[in-house]
Amino acid sequence: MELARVGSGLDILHCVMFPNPKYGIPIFGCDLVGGRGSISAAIADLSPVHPERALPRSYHNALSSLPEMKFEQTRELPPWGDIFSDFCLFVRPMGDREEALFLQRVREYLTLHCQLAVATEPLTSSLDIEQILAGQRYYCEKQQQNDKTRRVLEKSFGTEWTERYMTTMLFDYAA
Ligand code: BLA
Repeated sequence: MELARVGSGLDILHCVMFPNPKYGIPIFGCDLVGGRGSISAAIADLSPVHPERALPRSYHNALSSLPEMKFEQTRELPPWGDIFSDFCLFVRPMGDREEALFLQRVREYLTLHCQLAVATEPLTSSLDIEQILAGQRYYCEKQQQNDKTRRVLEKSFGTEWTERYMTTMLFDYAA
């Protein structure tokens, strides 16, 4: 989790939780990009890591039964965004009410995640664990293709530093 303040006009809250790969459970991720009083991008997801890129049934069922939320401005995912689930929320929240609504959904995702994760049995086959690791690696590789993150970091820190930061800090994976 990190809070980045770039100059005076850009504030970013970045959070990713990579589960122990002995558990076939999704990656929680959230990115909030804002500045000068408004948030341009608010994204939250529980992203699948299984080979078929599907969420575990328990997660799918729980997320499906959350009430639908309407936002004025939903945003389109970029081409690398095939890592996200059908429940990915990506919006430009308009005003306090929508910001609160977004936070409520994040709270719901995290509450469900905690409840379902503790009820999940660990994997025992090394092949299964290897597949989950591959799924986490794929997630990182795709996130590393986010040119918007890359450009912001490069402006302050240069290309080399940014490459190292994105691959060994933000979205690192065990080789
Ligand atoms: C978008 N991320 C962005 C944008 C910026 C950053 C400037 C563009 C905002 C906009 O279009 O309004 C910048 N994000 C950063 C920086 C960091 C950061 C500098 O995290 C450094 C710490 N990104 C994530 C995670 C997710 C994510 C965990 O780090 C999702 C779970 C998603 N950010 C994400 C997506 C976009 C974005 C999908 C939109 C990209 C696009 O529209 O091309």
